[in-house]
Amino acid sequence: MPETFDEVIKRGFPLGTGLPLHRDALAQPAKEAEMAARQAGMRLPALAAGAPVTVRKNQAELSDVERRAFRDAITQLVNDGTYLTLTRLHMDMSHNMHGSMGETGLYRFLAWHRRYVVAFERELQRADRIQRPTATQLLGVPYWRWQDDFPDWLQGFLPANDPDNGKPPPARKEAPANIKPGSIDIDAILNHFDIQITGIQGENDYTKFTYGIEGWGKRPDGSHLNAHNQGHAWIGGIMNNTSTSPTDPMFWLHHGEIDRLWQNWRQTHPNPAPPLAGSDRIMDPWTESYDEVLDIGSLGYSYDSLSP
Ligand SMILES: [Cu+2]
Repeated sequence: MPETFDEVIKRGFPLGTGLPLHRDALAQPAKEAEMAARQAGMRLPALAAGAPVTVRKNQAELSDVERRAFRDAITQLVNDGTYLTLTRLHMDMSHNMHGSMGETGLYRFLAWHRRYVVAFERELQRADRIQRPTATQLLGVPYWRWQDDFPDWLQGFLPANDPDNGKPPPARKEAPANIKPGSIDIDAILNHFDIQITGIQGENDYTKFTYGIEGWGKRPDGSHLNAHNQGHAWIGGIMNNTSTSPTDPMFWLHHGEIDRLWQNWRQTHPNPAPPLAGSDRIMDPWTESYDEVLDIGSLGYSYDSLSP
């Protein structure tokens, strides 16, 4: 059994050791094979000049039509098997994309999840085009600002089954309140990243920033910083499972916000980079390297706002 985010948080950053990788068998039903093959070794096609860019919006400001389109597209991805295939990409811990797996996982966390959310966004848009062939705007992954309440329009919306047992996932908890990231945490992530002590040899500003935003860091007053890990644990239910958490559609909104905060930080810190070499720099199962996911415009999206 993979650890829950609660357990991951309790254990802290696994300096030196790291978790053994879960190379589960991950047998794929036949109907998923096509989509899995499409993702493996996949490279995003270069955007044509003048191609429309997806604008990712604050979930709190979406229109009713956009909220409905998001829910309907997800339901379709669940029904056609795509959603489970996407979730399995996250269950395959051999992609080494979380700090709970060690230093390399820490360095790959932001870039891997950026590429992962783009893969989801493309499938979401494919489903939306079927549902709304005349829509003029591309449907983007909304972001959930951590300091805001849980999105009421997603309350109770859990259309995918738990891949581990094929049953509906457990209900969310949204508790306890003291682990939800708030504005103090977001200020610490963006503006006080340099206080983080990762214990990693040769740490740099990138290392410290990602250490904080993933959820291993401290606030300036020494208390624990609430960030990505704690957001998973706060939402609870299947979001507390490090392996199968994408089963909850909130996963995409939560990671939309991480990605947006990273983009905010990069405006003023464009140069610090993770010490990833060789194949560790490739965001498998896709073929893009760390460097190739830095320009979000070339990945086909932007944010309506980058302010925290
Ligand atoms: Cu993840």
